[in-house]
Amino acid sequence: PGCATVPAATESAGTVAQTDTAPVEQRRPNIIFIMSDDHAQSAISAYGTEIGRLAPTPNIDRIAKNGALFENSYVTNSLCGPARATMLTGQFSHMHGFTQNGQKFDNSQWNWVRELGASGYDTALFGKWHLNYSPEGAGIDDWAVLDDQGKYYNPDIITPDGRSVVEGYATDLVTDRSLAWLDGRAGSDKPFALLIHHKAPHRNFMPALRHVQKYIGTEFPVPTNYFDHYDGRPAAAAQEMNIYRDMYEGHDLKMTVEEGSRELRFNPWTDDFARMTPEQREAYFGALQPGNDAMNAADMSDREMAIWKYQRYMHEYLGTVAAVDDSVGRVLDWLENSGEADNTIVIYTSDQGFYLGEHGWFDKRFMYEESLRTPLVMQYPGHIAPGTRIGAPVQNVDYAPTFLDYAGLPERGTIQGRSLREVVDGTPPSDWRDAIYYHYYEYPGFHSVRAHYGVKQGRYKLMRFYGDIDQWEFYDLQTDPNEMRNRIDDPRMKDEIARMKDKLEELRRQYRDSDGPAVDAPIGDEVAMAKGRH
Ligand code: SGN
Ligand code: CA
Repeated sequence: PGCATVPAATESAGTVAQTDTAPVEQRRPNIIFIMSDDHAQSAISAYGTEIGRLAPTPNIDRIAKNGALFENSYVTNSLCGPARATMLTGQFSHMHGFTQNGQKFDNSQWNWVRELGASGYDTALFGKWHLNYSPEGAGIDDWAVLDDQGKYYNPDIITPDGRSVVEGYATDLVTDRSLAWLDGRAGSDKPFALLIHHKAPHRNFMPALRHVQKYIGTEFPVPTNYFDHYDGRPAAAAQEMNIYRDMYEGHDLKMTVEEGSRELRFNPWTDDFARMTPEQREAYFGALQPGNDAMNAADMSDREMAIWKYQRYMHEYLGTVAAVDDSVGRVLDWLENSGEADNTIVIYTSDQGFYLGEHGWFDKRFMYEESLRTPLVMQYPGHIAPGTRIGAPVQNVDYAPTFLDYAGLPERGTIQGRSLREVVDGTPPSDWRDAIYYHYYEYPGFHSVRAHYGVKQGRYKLMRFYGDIDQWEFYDLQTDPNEMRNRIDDPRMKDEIARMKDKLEELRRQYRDSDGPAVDAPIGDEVAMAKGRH
């Protein structure tokens, strides 16, 4: 163990040659890729008091202390399925074709895990997959996945042998399987790539029993724009992801119908609670009952109720994060105890960011900061200096080429991202990107967020919402970090807007995205807009 050497060259992978006695510097690192679902940067303390303002995550922070934290880490399309396909292929949504949830990922496409496997890595995946079929055919050696979105309690788990209900808490079950897999390969001298994909903190935000009480009684700061009126932002006004209006009071917030009752308010997906054992239900809802009774007894104004809901949301969401953080701690402990830590790259990220009350919202999808950003920390002892902070803009298209690079495999022309290796080494290439491109598609769909594309460069962001509306938005993040003031019609911004439109056009050309209206198609010009579609 610990000596993951470069294996004999294989035709399929075109790897570098090696011998069993390869010197240490030629050993290929193990990779542990930990990804949660819907984890906002604001719920990671390593992101500092300004961004990571909400709750401590000591174990995720350990990765940042041991290695690097990316201050400007972004997704390409803030939605689960598309983001996962992007991480696997290193491509934007329009290239790998998985633009919206519910589509089926074309597994015959190249992905980095299969490539590493072909070059001699042992590969495994545990947790949420969500690409609309089992990972069979994706070229991953060992796997066990949560069915679809996954359930927090007693989830259905699908393995090559079939499906079964497994008693326990999803985050812990996924961690147990991951560690058992690592234990099971003790003695192997092959390198490994292990993907640990948590369901948490995705809706419906159910903490482990040991954490249900954790934040009850804590009052979290209500975002200053919680009662946003969306002036000048019609797409933002039209969404259905408002905490106080759109969250399901039973399903998400676990609110009961009256004082003394355990009966939940409206809950469209009863299965989440019905599948719990009576003991789990008792412990879980028993912990929430005093808060529910007090809420029902109080005569709250709409505004007070909106704030109550925000607090309940935080208690539940951050409670689920606590178990994810425990899981990261167990993985890091395993690495340290097994002696593998020095030869292993560990990454923690999420499939996208999330709103924790900013603009009044939960969910993601918009190109506004909270869901455009995604957490990214990475350690590789001896290779990445402890406490490194990376300011360069990076995107989830960069993960696949990074893994290829560290595994000593050749670059691939189909990949649209770039390896992060020189960036974390402190010598970023001089032509590193200075702007990022984004494109969201899923409309009509859950939460009614209009399709849009956009560019962020330095302090400015330009986006265009299209479809049944056609609306440009422009923000100066330096003076308006919460994106409350759309300055698209501000004459003082005319030159900046023109420059950003050029940049947007340039990026669409560079990444070969012709989906949606062409940048220069005027509002309402259906012909020009159609030209831009394919
Ligand atoms: C579910 C959620 C939505 C969420 C989507 C996509 N509803 O449909 O709120 O936006 O997943 O999330 S739920 O109550 O059924 O969970 S994603 O992370 O998979 O993209
Ligand atoms: Ca997600």
